[in-house]
Amino acid sequence: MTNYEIAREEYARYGVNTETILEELSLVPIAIHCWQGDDVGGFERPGSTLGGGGIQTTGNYPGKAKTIEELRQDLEKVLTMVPGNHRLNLHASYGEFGSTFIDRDQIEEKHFQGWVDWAKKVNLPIDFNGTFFSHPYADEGYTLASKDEKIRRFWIEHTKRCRRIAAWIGRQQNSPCILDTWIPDGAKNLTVDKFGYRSILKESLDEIFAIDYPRSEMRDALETKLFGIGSEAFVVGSHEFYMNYAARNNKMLCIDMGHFHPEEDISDKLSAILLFDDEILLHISRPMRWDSDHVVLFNDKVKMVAEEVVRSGKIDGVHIGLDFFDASINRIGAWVTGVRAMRKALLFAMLQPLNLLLRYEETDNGYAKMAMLEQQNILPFGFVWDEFCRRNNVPLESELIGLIGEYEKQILGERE
Ligand code: RNT
Ligand code: ZN
Repeated sequence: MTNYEIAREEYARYGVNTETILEELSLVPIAIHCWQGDDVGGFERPGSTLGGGGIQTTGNYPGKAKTIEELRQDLEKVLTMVPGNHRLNLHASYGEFGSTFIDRDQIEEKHFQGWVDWAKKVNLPIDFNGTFFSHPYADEGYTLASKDEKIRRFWIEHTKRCRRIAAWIGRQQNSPCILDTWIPDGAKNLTVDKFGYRSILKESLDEIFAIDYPRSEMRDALETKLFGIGSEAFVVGSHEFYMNYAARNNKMLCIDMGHFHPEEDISDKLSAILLFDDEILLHISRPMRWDSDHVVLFNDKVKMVAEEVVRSGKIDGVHIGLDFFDASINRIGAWVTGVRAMRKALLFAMLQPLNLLLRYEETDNGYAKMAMLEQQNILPFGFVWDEFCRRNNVPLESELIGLIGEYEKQILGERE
């Protein structure tokens, strides 16, 4: 018997069919974010770097992608090492703008044609994001909620264009493009006119969403946040703000695992949101003490999120995106680890003996439920994961360090 066959029998004892799960698992798309490859720099100008917005990359590990071609090359490498279906999460600042500078209120469909063509080739439907940071008009801390009408109009125009581009992408790929809107707006110090700023944001959003796009082309998500660097005291687009806005305007919420109090249980929010909304966008991340965007790992928090997604029975409405950026280690390795960790968490959740657990819970057998959850933790999960990798023609866990090291030596090493 192979290791996998042993595992299959073991899980079958609990009524879990690993064969169907392996098939279902590969169909769940995980959106790979473009911004791990170049430290959220983008390609608006040669040498663009992340600036402001309360997010930050630290580290300067060699080998960073400095051109779109390098970024695509790295992503293609990543795709050979991650099992299952994926999407590409693209930021507006990653367009192909040529040699002339195109400001954010000027972006057009044509700047993303190259991405659409490439994505088709590598079989990655695209999701999209407006870029509201790394720009002089974001430096004062407010974009869509700005009291400076010129600044506010600039960002409204950017968002409108992003929606149009997202719809165009959706049409090209026959799959709705999810557009996430995250703005950094907020203040470091106590803010008197919170009501005013939030009213302005609402007004901006109302204007932006006045244009309707078919759901088959694009869908809007709004990303909530509690705090950022430089916005410790006040964030305009808070969780409550967007919860209400999304509910009343039929928009999707984006829940980022780094955007809450570090003690808050993000997984607990999902059943409450999914009860009222059919869809949600997740930004899977690993905050360490703050919204630090560390590489996602197969840890308890990610497992708990995946469990809630699976247990809700609404996995089709859950759009899973990754959001981390670590510049201190091999970036391709970071990507591969994070994407695989999310997939592992989904597999782990799908392998739970849900019927048994439910029965224990409903017959008030608290001990048995707890003991079953403990047992589940030591079932031969790794053998099933390895089988999943094999069936999807990607390397096993034990091969990764060698392969990433080789790529570093042959490709990344040549870049500096
Ligand atoms: C920032 C948000 C946002 C960004 C990306 C780059 O706190 O999480 O999603 O990380 O847009
Ligand atoms: Zn995010």
